[in-house]
Amino acid sequence: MSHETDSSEYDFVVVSNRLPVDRITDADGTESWTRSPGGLVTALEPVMRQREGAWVGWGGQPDIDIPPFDNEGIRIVPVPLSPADIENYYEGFSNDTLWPLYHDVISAPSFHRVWWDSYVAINKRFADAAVAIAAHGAVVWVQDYQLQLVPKMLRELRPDLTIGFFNHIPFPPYGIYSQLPWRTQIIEGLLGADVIGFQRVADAGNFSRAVRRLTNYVTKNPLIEVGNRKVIAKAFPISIDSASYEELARQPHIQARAREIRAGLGNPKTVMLGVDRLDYTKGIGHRLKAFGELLADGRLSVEDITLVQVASPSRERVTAYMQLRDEIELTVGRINGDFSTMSHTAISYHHHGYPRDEMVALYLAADIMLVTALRDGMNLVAKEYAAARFDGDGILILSEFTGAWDELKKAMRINPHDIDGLKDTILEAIAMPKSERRARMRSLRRRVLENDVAKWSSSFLATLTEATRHRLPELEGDPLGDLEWTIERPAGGFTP
Ligand code: GDG
Repeated sequence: MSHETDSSEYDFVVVSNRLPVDRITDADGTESWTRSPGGLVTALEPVMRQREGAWVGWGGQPDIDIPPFDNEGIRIVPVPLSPADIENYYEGFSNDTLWPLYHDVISAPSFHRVWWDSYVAINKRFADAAVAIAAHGAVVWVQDYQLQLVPKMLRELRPDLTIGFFNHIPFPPYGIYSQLPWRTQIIEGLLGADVIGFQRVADAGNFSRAVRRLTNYVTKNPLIEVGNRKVIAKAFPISIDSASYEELARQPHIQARAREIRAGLGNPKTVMLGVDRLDYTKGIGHRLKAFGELLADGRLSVEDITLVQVASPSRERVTAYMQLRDEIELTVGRINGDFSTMSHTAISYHHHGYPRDEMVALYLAADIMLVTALRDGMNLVAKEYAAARFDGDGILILSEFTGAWDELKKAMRINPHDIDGLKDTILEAIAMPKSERRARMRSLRRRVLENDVAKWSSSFLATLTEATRHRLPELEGDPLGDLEWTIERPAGGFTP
């Protein structure tokens, strides 16, 4: 392959399981691609435009086998997955082995050798797709747990590349991680990167301990010596495009919608909100239990409070998720059956995805945001709530088992397993004086607005650039010599 830079070679390549675009088929059968909104795309878009940027990933439907194309300034490189690949690599190994294992085995992980074989094969397919378009000396940034073998594969295929990896979910303690039959292969896979990013300091620590237990590499936090290379493993807590949430919340029609939502609920004194993918890591059952008991104990009345729960559909073909949906919906039905009146519903439950405008209106409508995750890499919902509350009001109840808790210390901390503690915290939140609510929210907002997703990506990429300078003599010339990661904030009239 030629390393001359031409239109098919890209300096900056992102590799993630899902592409940042969705395929839409119109009624007349015409197909098009639309950008799926998300913090990662928003953060990386300016870099993509500044450099020659490409994004390698799956299109979200089986057997999409089409050549790369350009979409709004980003080169899109689809990786095809057959129905069997989806079943084994994605729903199987990624979502039914790694996901439960990395989330403290809240649900039991399944270990199947055919799933592992598929995971290896598909990781290779992603790595091949990336090297086919990466220019000499390009920066390749691999995202998340579905692709942990890709860094090593890239390094073997193309030692000229600078390779970053970011893990969006927790990295578990060794006692749990060690259950994985392929634990050493995954560690070696990740160590192919120059920089490995985690959400929390604790995740980076768990990873380093796993490296020490499973290999002979020397670790000197944050460095790991892999032969003559030095790998950096450290925390880069992800964030959101904070200003855009505030901008949306400031729009009069969204504020009007927030009032309409409250009115539709019968204008209760208190609206509590939960927003989650319907996932067993999110502790939805725990929050329903606490709320149901408060109503049963008579400490709360359905006339005064409504819990709005958005549970967006997720991984619906994985058995554990089907069971979870049944359990949650049974509980919601019971609580509503026991406590709702003709005019007031205890739980307003929604198994839908909503547009972002509606989510922001919900954040504005909610007096209390409940985040009760049993384990969560970060939890962006907690940050979105704070960013949206430009009015300086609203209370965040936040599980200490989220990455977000490490930063948002002025939230009300809960241990979701402690149902009595959770119940007391809900009552304390309802009774909290306005001055305290506002003081806490001010602190949360400062944190979220200062540390947005642009800062996250620029700090990761700056570390990657720095890491690469150590090994520049190996590279021909100085391909990164003029590399500066400046990430613009999206335009808009936002003033913090
Ligand atoms: C993983 C890690 C980490 C949800 N329902 C709707 C909707 N959402 C949006 C939220 C938020 C995002 O989806 C969910 O992000 P979370 O961080 O809360 O959770 P995961 O999906 O599990 O994400 C997590 C994250 O990766 C990033 O690294 O924080 O720990 O598990 O943005 O608003 N958005 C819309 N409609 C919905 O119905 N529009």
